[in-house]
Amino acid sequence: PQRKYRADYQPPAWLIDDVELDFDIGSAQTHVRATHSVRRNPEGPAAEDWRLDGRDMTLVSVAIDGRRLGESEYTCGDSALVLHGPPEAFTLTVETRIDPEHNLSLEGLYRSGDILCTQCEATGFSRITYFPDRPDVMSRYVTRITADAQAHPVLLSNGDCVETGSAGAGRHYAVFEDPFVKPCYLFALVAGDLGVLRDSHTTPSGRTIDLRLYTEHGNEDQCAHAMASLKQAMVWDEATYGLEYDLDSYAIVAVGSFNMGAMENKSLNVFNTACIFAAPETATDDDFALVRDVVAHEYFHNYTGNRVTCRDWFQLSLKEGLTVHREHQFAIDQGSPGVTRIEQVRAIREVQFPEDAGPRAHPVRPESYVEMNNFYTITVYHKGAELIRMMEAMAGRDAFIAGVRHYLAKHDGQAVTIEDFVVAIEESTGLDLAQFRRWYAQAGTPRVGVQTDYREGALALTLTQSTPATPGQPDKAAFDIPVSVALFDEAGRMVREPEVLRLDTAQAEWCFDGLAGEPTVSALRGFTAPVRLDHAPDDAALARLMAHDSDPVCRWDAAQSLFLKTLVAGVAARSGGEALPEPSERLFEAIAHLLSNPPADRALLAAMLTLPSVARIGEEFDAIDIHAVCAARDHLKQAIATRFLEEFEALRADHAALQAYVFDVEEAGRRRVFRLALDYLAAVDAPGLRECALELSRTADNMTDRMAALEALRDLPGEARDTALAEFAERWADYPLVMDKWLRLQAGTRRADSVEQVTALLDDARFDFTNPNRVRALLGGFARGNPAGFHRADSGGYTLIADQVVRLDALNPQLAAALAGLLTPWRRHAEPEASAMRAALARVGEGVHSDNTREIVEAGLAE
Ligand code: HT7
Ligand code: ZN
Repeated sequence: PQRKYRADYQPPAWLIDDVELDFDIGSAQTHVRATHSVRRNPEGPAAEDWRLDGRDMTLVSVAIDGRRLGESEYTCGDSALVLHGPPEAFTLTVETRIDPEHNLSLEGLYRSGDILCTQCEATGFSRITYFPDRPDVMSRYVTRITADAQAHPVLLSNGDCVETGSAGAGRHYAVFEDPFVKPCYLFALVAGDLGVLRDSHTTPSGRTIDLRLYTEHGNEDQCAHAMASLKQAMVWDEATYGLEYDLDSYAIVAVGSFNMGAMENKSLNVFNTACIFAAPETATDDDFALVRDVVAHEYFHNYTGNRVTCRDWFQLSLKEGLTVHREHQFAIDQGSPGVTRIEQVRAIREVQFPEDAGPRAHPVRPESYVEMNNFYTITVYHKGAELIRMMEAMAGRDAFIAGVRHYLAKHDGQAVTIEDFVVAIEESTGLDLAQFRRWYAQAGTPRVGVQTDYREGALALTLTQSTPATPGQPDKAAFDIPVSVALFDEAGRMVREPEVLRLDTAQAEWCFDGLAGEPTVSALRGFTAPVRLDHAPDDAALARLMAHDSDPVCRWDAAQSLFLKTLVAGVAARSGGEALPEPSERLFEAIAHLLSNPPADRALLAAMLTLPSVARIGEEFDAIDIHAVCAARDHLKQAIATRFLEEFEALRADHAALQAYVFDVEEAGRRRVFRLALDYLAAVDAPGLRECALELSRTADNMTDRMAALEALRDLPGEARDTALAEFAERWADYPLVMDKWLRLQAGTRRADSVEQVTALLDDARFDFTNPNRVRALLGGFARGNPAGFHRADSGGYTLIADQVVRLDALNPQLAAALAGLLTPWRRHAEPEASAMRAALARVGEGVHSDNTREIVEAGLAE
């Protein structure tokens, strides 16, 4: 496998201005005739030969200006077609045959159920025809599709449909023209027998956009929320960024077999059904929020990604970091801003920080890769979004938005770099981002230390920074880190308004004087930078912040810190073979105060009372003793449940009186508190809980409450659990996405035989190894959601995952590589888990062949 380096970038030698694609879809194979107007790139290298990427297809013919080429004029290999000495400008015609029926990689043209669809990002287009499969070749596309009229009554591609008709012998055709230049990764084609939900949106300038959402027949009633979300996103982008949609129609197609969440193909998004379907009976509040945010994200790409795209794949964060940031702004504007931000922070801390501290740490703009699909990471997406958020904070919202508009206007129709974006923001806002650019180049999470020295009304606040070495980057230069700080007095009153301190050296000091007494420091308010904060207020100060801080993130974080103190002590005791310590009275008092003075936002109450996850607790240790972490967490949960049994009973009863389901901030917050109460009650197997949960699993009018009931029952002994799971499976047998919840519930079970349960489910008729959603639910649900089972002492959990990665690698390398990644953080664990996990990773290495999985394994095993 060839490693590609960012530093080796060269512009394309030839450009393609116009692409005409003619798809003749047969019952087995598909014939593709591609006609391109090609010209030499005046800014490209003076190459003699021209290499077009292509794999897994049969070349039928190749012609230049209508003349079929002889064998000496080209070479066709496993991954490319090379034209020897083509002219300076010419028309190229390439005919290929492809086999969507047997394409289980889910890249290029493939079949999902009865729908034929494409996935071209990052390099799937070269499974359709020979083409320079790189985003800096931008062309106008005309696409003609011919197919059987009965099997595929709906034919779709990018742009406007300009012609349809009969093709004889029961076949029909449609022609599409996309007036905007685009890279080939945004090409899409869909053919199938689809139901459609239609709507329209009128833009501020008075244009009416035709909106269509296609799914397999019978699912139309699951699509109303996605359609409403699309309209919300359009209105938000118009009002916030002044961006109006630029074509007359916008279509989304939902398919059941999809490697990721969704794809932003120009005017024809293709979505995983999991990111479209949402009805109260079948989807939880979290699913509703996910659908809303993914629909918005893909819509926002129309400008940030499609109109202005990436020059090369090293620049992926140019479109993804910026679009995730826009999605985050949108989500925050939909209500419950505090808890929405807390969820964003949790993703960074619990998933991105570990990635940035492990063998696969890479800068937001990576320097090299073997397989691009391995770089659709939380670092590129979410850390990338945090970098954009920092720029917004430095510029102020209005100036930042003006900066993005300047960037879009300056580079419309171009394929550009992260550097081009940063320059555009500097030009528009006047910011100096010279040092800030290091965030894109250096991997690793900076540690920011906070020290205070209070004397006679003055507080000296010292901030320090250091960043640990990451693979290939032993030494780090100082980052430019915005740290928002406010001060509170003993009574919890704010005595210094929030101020953003810029830490751009290894150490700096600020002085706050005129204080009446020693203040409590509230730092990194709103999580102004993706850093670890070494700040250790005492318990009294944490309780004060928990009760009074006006920033929900800091309030929540103070609660987390208080919990973490007990948990860290518990892990240490357990690892040392001692009894688990009881929580302090101070902790109970803080919880009591919170329960009797709850925040107006119920979801914030639930977030503050939720214990840090196993992943978050693990972050406190150099070598994680995972079983001690689980034991300490269980113990603390039981101690809190025992102390506040009555209060949790009351919260449960309070919810029982609710009316019909509505997805809004208020009601979702109430359901979240209810779920939390059930979780605590289940921790002590509270009297009557099993009966109540079983009853609720039968009668709830919505999936959120039903799942809360099943999660509460899942780890309890007795018949109620098995009865509830069996009834659930029977009732929802025809809803694959609901059956994913059933798989995930069992994969996460805390029973000693969870490995055997998951193994048995692999052969269950309700599981399908070729479908990524099923695989993610069962195997991902196990490896991520069941730490006790995954890390089981006999290594059964590791072996199970390793064997399934090897099996999956032959079908769907992209998914296999993602699953293999779960074995790579072995160095973070204590013995004997570390060695056993490493051995499982080595076992994967011996059995897999794809570049995707090999790259992950090699990084994971590198010294
Ligand atoms: N731009 C997309 C990323 C993507 C993808 C989506 C589906 C299947 C395979 C894929 N490879 C890359 C999704 C997004 O970030 O919006
Ligand atoms: Zn995206």
